[in-house]
Order: sequence, then structure tokens, then C-alpha cells
Amino acid sequence: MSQLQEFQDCLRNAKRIVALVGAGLSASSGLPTFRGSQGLWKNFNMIDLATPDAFYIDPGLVWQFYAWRRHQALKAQPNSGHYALAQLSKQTEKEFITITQNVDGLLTRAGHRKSGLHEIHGSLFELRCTSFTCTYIERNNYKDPLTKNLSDFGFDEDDLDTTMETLDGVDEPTFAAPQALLVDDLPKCPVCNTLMRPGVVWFGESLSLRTLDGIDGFLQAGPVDLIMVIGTSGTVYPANSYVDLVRRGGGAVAVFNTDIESEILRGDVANTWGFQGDAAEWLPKALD
Ligand code: BJW
Ligand code: ZN
Repeated sequence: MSQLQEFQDCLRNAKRIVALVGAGLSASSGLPTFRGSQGLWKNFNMIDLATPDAFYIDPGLVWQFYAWRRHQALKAQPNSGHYALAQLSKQTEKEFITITQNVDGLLTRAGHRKSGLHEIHGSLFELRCTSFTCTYIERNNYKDPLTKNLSDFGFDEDDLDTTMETLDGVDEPTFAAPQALLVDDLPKCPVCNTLMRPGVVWFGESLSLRTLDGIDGFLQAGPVDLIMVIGTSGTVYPANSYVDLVRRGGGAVAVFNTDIESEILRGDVANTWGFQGDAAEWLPKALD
């Protein structure tokens, strides 16, 4: 039996399924990943910008980066991988959740069932007040640009010099030269006029307890038969911990990644499959 047939057999019989999703799922929608050869923004390592320290030191730089990311995400379209997961989320005979590390909103736009979608690193379209005494949160804010001064991303979008070549030759956008912005140029809380921040989870920050509880609730309700690990390097905790958790409980693991040299697949592990290539191409085939 081929790997794909084995996987599809497992999927057919599986009652409880988890998809763990990372940036690779949105790569073919034109959104760059974080790590690896295509994971670097021009002049900036984006991992350095995804920290509370970076925001504290230069909120203008970090806000331009996230304004640019929001703009890219809004321009992007969900791909067939997003749609395949959205379809699975609507199958009533399966219990299925997606744990996505992506903040781009593309699974929601593909029609993924809301109750089974856990955005553990937050959303580009959520804004939070930075005042310790104010709890103001704005959800589903799709305004673009957010402020007058967050409209210029420092490059001409049509200028191909500001793009990188992806593996399949499609030009990928890069965040280029930011301008110096003051706090007054950035989004302010409508309640207390304090600086707002992107509603994403940066390194060293706690994840939303509500989101974690939702995931734990599913994991504790019964053994998971299958976890699909899609387009993630699996380097970030706690997202990566779910794979071992499912495996220890006897669940099967299927990895969809362009780079299949993953720890998860080391050794001859039973009920573990690796599908190398674009997740957007594999998922519709595999979940068919
Ligand atoms: C394709 C493809 C295609 C390409 N098809 N595949 C030591 C010091 C300090 C902290 C720590 C430490 N050790 C551990 C920690 C904890 C830390 C952590 O994990 N650090 C590690 C890096 C070591 N974690 C945290 O700080 C987390 N908080 C925390 O632990 O709090 C304590 C706590 C835990 C639990 C409960 C309560 C409290 C927070 C982590 C937040 C991560 N935030 C970011 C930014 C989000 C906002 C934004 O988007 O800007 O999340 S960082 C970044 O990495 C982003 C991503 O979601 C995340 C994961 O990246 P992902 O998605 O895997 O992308 P890549 O680029 O890494 O991989 C892409 C993959 O796709 C590759 O494998 C490609 O091959 C593949 N690919 N094209 C299929 N077409
Ligand atoms: Zn406020």
C-alpha cells in the first residue's frame, strides 16, 4: 500500500483529528514563512520584530511591519490547502480541530468552522490597548491602512527589486525600508488614547488561556487518532508540543512540508507519514 493510501485509510477510520498548521500552508498564497531560505525579510529578520522588546524599543518599526503584513494578508487569497481543511471542519461525522499558528485569517476566509479553529498566536486583525489598566480589544478590524502614516510601506509594490524569488519562481514580497514613525502616527485606543498593539503572541508572551483551554478540552475529551502537521518547522513551543502529546496517546502523525527532513519523521516510526511538497497541493489530494 502506498503512503498516501495508508494515510487515507487512517483518515477514513479516524474519529478525532487535529491539524497543526504553520506558515508553510499560506506560502503558496504568497505570504512568506518565518524561517529557512525564504524566511528572511529584506534587511530584517522577522523573528527579531516579533518580540515585546522590539515593540517597546521601536513601536513605529514594529507597527510598520505588522501594517505591511496585514496588507499582504488582505491581498492574499486562501489556497486549496486552506479550503481542504475548511471542508474537513464541516464534516459532521468527525471531531476535528485546527490549531493554527498563522495570524493571517486565511482559514477563516476559506470557511473553516469557527468553533474548531484555534488561532494560538492571535490575529493580525485584532488590536489591543497597551495600557495595563485598560482591557480594550478590537477584533475583526480589517481597516487598511490603519492610520494615515501606516499606508506607506517604504517601497513601491510594483518594484520587483523588492521581492524575492520563491522556489516555483513566483515573486514574494519583502518588507523593505521603514520610515521613522512617532507614537502619534500609530493606532490609539479609542477608550484611553494609549498606544494600541497588534493582537498577536510574541516570544516570551503567554498564549490566550481561553484558546489553550479550548484545545486542552478537545485533547482531554478522548484520544486523538491522527494529527496532521502542516507547513510548520515545529520549532515553537507550545504549538510543537501537541505532536508528541498525540503520538504518546497512540495517534498517527502525517507531515505535509516542502522540507521533510523533520525530527518527527526520524527513525522508523509506525503510523507516521511524510508528504513532501507544497501543502496546498497535497492537502486536497490527501483529504479527498
Ligand atoms: C511549506 C511550504 C509549502 C514552506 N508547503 N510546507 C528559550 C528562551 C525564550 C523562550 C523560549 C526558550 N525556549 C522555549 C521558549 C518558548 C518560546 C519558544 O518556543 N521559543 C523557541 C523558538 C525556542 N515560546 C514562546 O515564547 C511562546 N510563549 C510561551 O511559551 O509562553 C509560556 C506559556 C506556554 C503555554 C501556556 C502559557 C504560557 C510564544 C510563542 C509565540 C510565537 N510567535 C510568532 C510570531 C507571531 C506573530 C507574527 O506572526 O508575527 O509566531 S514567532 C513565529 O514562529 C510565528 C509562527 O506562528 C511561529 C511558528 O513558525 P512556523 O509557522 O512553523 O513557520 P516557519 O517559518 O518556522 O516554518 C515554515 C515551515 O513551512 C518550514 O518547515 C518550511 O519547510 C515549510 N514550508 N513552504 C508546505 N508551500
Ligand atoms: Zn485603552
